[in-house]
Formats: sequence, C-alpha cells, structure tokens
Amino acid sequence: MRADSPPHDQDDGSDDELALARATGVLAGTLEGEGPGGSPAEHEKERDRDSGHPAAESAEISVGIVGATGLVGQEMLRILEERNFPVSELRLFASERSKGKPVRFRDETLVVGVVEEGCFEGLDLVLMEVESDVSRELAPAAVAEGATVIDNSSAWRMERGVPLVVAEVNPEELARHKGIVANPNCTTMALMPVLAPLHRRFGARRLVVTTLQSVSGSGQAGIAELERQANELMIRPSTLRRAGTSEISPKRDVYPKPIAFNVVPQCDAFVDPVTTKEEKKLLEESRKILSHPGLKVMATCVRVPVFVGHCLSVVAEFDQPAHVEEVLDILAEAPGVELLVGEEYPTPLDVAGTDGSWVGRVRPDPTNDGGVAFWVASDNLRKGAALNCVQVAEILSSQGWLRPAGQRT
Ligand code: 2RA
Repeated sequence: MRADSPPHDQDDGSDDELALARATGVLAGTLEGEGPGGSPAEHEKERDRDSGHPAAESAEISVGIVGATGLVGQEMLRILEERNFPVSELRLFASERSKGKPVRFRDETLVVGVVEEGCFEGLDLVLMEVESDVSRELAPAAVAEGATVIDNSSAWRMERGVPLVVAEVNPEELARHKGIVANPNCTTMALMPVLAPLHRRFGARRLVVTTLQSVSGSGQAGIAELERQANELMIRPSTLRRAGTSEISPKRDVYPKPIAFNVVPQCDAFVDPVTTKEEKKLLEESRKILSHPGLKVMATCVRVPVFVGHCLSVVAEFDQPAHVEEVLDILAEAPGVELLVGEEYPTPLDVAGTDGSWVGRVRPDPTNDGGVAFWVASDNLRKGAALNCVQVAEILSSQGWLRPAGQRT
C-alpha cells in the first residue's frame, strides 16, 4: 500500500484500504468467480501476469529520473519500488532548488542532483517529468548520451516516429522507438484501456467527453492553490453562497478562477478561441494511440476541487451497435480496467492510490440506439503518469527493446 513506501507524504493507507475493500466486492471478475480474489492490488498483479507483459526480466537497468522531487517523480520512485523494478543504479535530477535534497529509495538515501552535460552517460533509461520546452532540450541530450527516454511531457507525443504508448493498448509500437517514447496525457490515459477494447469490437466513431480533473494534474502548485483557497474561503462560508468571484477573489497563481468550492471549465491554455490544449490533447492522442485518425471527440475539460483522481463522463457512438451486456463482458476482461456494476461507481477518493482505469455507470444511450455512456475514474499521478512510464520500461526490458530500433544486438 502507498502508506508503507517512503519517501512520499500523501498517504493515507487506511482510507485507501477502506476504499479498496468497498470496491472489491463489486469487481465484476470477482463476482463472476473469474478474478483472483483478494485485494484489488492482488487483482492487478494477476492482470499484469495475464497481460503478457510480466514485470521486467532480471537484467539490471540503470535508471535516471528527471523531475524526481515533483508529484509524478515521487510516484515513479514509489512504483519502481513497489514493482521491484530491477534498478542497478538510480540517479535523481531536479531543479536547482531541490539540489542536494536526500531521497529514500529502497534501503538507500540518494541525493538529488541537477542536469548537466554528461549526467546521463552510463544510464540505460531516463524517466523524464519536466515541462515540454525543457524536454525538447533534455530528451535528445539524454539519447545522445546513450539512454532511452520515456517522456511524460507533451513535447514528443504527436511527433511522427515517436511511439505514444499505453501499456495495455498498443505496446507493440515500442518495438520501433528511436530513443524517445512518449507517455500520454493523464486524461487520455484514463480513457484508453476502456475505449480500446470497445473500439476493437464495435469501431468507435464519436465521443462526447466531459472530464473532471483534479488539481494534482497541475503539480504541487495546483495542490497548494486548492489548500490555500479552501482555508481562506472556509472562514467565510456564507459569502460562498452568493458572491461573485470578484467579491471573494482569493489569491490565484495557477487557475484563472478560484478552484476551491468551484469548478472551472478550463484545463490548460486555450489553443484557439473555443478549444483548450487539454481538449486538443484528448482528441489527437486518442487518434494516435488507437491508430484511428477519423475518431471524432467533442471534449470539455473541467478542473475540480479534488486533490488526486481524474474522472471522465463519456458518451460513445460506434459503427456497430454496442449492447450493454457485451460491453460489460468486454470491460470485465479488459487489461488495466476495473469494472463496477449496478449502483456502484468509482469516485476520485475511491481510486486515489490504485492502478486501474475504473469504470462504472455503464448504460445505454437512450438518445442514440447502439451507443453507450459510462464513467471513468483513475489516479492521474499513477496510471495517468508514473505507472504507465514504469509499465513501458518493463515491456522495453522484457521484450529486449530497451535500446533504440537498429541498435539492438
Ligand atoms: C492536467 N493534463 O491534469 C494535466 C496533467 N498532465 O492538467
């Protein structure tokens, strides 16, 4: 469980366990007697074994993490430990501000360094969690120094020749990487394990998606802004019942409107007068991952006052009629998907700290014969970012694809 793994500080293992225990009873696989039983964590381990992508083979791998002290970087460390990734050497890099900071990994205390020329030499793998303009500089430098990079920024995702991979959906793309592999955006990531098997069976034509995204998607700064505003506004709750934002106007650094006790229909900047960058990513990345350039996606991405966990309300239209019973059967078997049925559904607080894309409220769309609607919730820091990076590293290692195509022996 998260609570047992230093050096992280966002844990509440007991809450996680309660949430998981609640959810376990309604996992479709468990109800049908097909699941492994036990906790969702055991369920997920069983799934990993079944998916054909076992934990990394025993060859030891030297790993660097750039952005090691951020929310996702910390989660990467935790997941490398949890999954017993065979790390021979670990080098941690962050900004000048974090230089010299001690970080626990397994039984060792490591010291955070900064990126400088030659710092990637001798590393097999670099997990990169930095702004996209920084990645544009650092990722090619790391490749030039001999490492393969799994990058979590938007810098490389739509680049031709750079695989954009969700471990459960299109791992075969990894075979052709040339040194950089891109990790999808957290919102796309939550949806793909759910949509991909439905697309394979019914042919996805059009999605109408509303996302509800937690502040951890904006990093520590987003978390700090929600905490600060919530504390500030709670001391005058009566104002919240009627005031316009001009009247309450708490200090804002990250979001264009107050995020505490509010919802903000804007994630990231506008790329044109009617579309945000986050909405564009969901469209373009989904098309690339599914190799489906004709997919139509109408998205509205909304920031909500939740710390961890992104949710999506999805209305999906397919080429073939998607009958709900068959949809449920497909989702019950889908790798990386945890299905809740009936009146059970996942919320951010239920899924924070878990690995799956949780689905509930699967139902027919009465306005569109053969269409379905469903609800997805996922931990944006784990599957949405750090976990998929480590899963990709495991596949690269187990398939002998760590080196770029053309440089393998
Ligand atoms: C967000 N897309 O939630 C970001 C995180 N990658 O804003």
